Amino acid sequence: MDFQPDPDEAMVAQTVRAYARDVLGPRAAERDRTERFPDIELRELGPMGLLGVTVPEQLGGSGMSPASLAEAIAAIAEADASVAVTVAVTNMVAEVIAKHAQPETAARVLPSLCSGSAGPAAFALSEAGAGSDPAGMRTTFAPAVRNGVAGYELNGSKLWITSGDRAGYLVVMARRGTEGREHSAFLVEAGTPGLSAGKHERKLGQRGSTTVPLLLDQVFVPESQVVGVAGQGFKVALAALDGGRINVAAMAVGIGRAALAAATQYSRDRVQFGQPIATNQAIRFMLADAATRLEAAWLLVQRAAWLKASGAPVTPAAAQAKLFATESAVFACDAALQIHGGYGYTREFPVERYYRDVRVTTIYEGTSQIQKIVIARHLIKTAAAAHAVPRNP
Ligand code: COS
Repeated sequence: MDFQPDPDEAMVAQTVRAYARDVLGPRAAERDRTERFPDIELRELGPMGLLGVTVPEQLGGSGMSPASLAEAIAAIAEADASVAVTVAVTNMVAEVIAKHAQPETAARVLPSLCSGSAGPAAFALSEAGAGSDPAGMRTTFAPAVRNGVAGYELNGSKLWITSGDRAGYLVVMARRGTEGREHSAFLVEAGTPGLSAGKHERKLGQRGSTTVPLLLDQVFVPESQVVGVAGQGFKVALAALDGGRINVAAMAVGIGRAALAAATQYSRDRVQFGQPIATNQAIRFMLADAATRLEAAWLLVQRAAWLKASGAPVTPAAAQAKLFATESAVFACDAALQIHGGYGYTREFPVERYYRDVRVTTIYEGTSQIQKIVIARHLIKTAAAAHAVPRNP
């Protein structure tokens, strides 16, 4: 096994780390406090090739691997999780468009999305009554003709949409009628009549990113903006979530690493009973557990990214990476706060932000419980396809 990052990954890691250290990190606390969206930063990250990392170069992307994307997201998250989630969703949507949109539409849309000039992208799947069970969505599509152009009309509402109010482009999922399993994905451009965003959710963490409900009132989408095969959009959505889960796992590891670094430093500096608290075994065990879990999590992220790049089925590996990385990162942030004692509970130190920012990672892009369902279903399906139950002779 080769643990050496390939030249692309090494270059991405180096560039992003420098930007994260010099630009994002110093602004993170203020962004959290003022809830300022990273629009300026997106216009800088685009030209650095970080908004369409896995999109082919001829479509305006960087043509790099899912592992490079994971490196980038982890490095950004280590500095500022709000920027990381915005970048992660934009990359996920850019990849969906590159893979599944009609070629002319992809060629028209992707250069501006990847360069950052179109702003972020959004993925509109969840609804008030359709979170863990997205197939039950109630946003509908129906064939329609507007000004002689054939297409579809979308009606309904979405919830928890990251960057939904800021996105230049949104991939919106809808269902043919309110029964059955005929879903489709549509590319909707900002400013399309009938599309509007509601109030920002007031969140525990990741406050520099926006999360909004969307209303779709007779939104017309031309045929050319159907993404994937009409009626089979659910597979597009779930495959997109496979990639999204690897990205969230990478983000969680990044936040966890920041918390671990802060706690390690603090434990060396903080003196109690006449010696640094780092000399106590209780503190060392917490640091060791957090470090080990985060390392193991990163290996799962890399494995899932590698499987994705190879074109192999990635669903269970992505779910395992997401489950383990996000739970490990929550553990690491909790331990880091504990090590800081009372100071960790104040805004004087960044650990309280890591603690708040990391919490949603076990929820969005599929909760930990949903990841377990995905993993177990795969196990059971694979076992059923294999041989009979083994018995002792
Ligand atoms: N990639 C591509 N296709 C997939 C897939 C994947 N990862 N997972 C399932 N599919 C396909 C299945 O093969 C099935 O196709 P057929 O009907 O042709 O057999 C279809 O999609 C439906 O799959 P399934 O029956 O497993 O869907 P369910 O409605 O039972 O849902 C779970 C499965 C629970 C796994 C899914 O709904 C899920 O991931 N929920 C969480 C959603 C989520 O992450 N929400 C957060 C949104 S982002 S903030």
